[in-house]
Amino acid sequence: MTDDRDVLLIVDVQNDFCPGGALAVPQGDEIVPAVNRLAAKFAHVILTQDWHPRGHSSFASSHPGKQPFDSIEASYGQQILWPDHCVQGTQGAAFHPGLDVPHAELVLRKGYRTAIDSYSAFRENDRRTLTGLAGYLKERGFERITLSGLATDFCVYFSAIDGREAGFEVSVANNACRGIDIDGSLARAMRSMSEAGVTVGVE
Ligand code: VGL
Ligand code: ZN
Repeated sequence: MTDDRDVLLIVDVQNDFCPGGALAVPQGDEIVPAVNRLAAKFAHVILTQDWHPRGHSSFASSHPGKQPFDSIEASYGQQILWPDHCVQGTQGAAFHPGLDVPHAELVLRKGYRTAIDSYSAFRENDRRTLTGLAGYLKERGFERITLSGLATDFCVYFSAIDGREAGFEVSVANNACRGIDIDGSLARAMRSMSEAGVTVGVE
């Protein structure tokens, strides 16, 4: 059973990451029942919400001549370019309507700085700019994080790695996640998570 040291992090279960959305993860919506069942077992739940301003630097549309899923060299390193997605205040950025987590205690928004993308819930893609989540979790006395949501190989993956690095026990509820899988990114993410001591399984 879970106790007051356990927290469930539900990553980016938003319309734009579900079929029909701007950056749809294949079968992304299929995880919603599993996420809801998992959330019912946790006293403490946190939601993350990808939350970009219009013209965000991770959008291919902000880079003339570039297409979605091209890469660029950003000031902080390689950055994949995405279709415009999860624009602040839009329906695409809203949580999937089937998500049933009224007891969630925190909604952590990320990716709101125009110049920096943020996959991880802990730090932005420059790997330096912190979101404050590690401090929040530590102040609350949490020790174990269970991750679920979208996408396994981007926001879930980077959050898992950074959660471990911040000193938490981390497990990924694989049945409550779906990946995008660009050029083998899903297999790479699974391998890196295992190597980092993240437990990947069914919860
Ligand atoms: C995500 C790509 C761009 C994610 C967010 O939630 O995994 N992926 N923005
Ligand atoms: Zn994004």
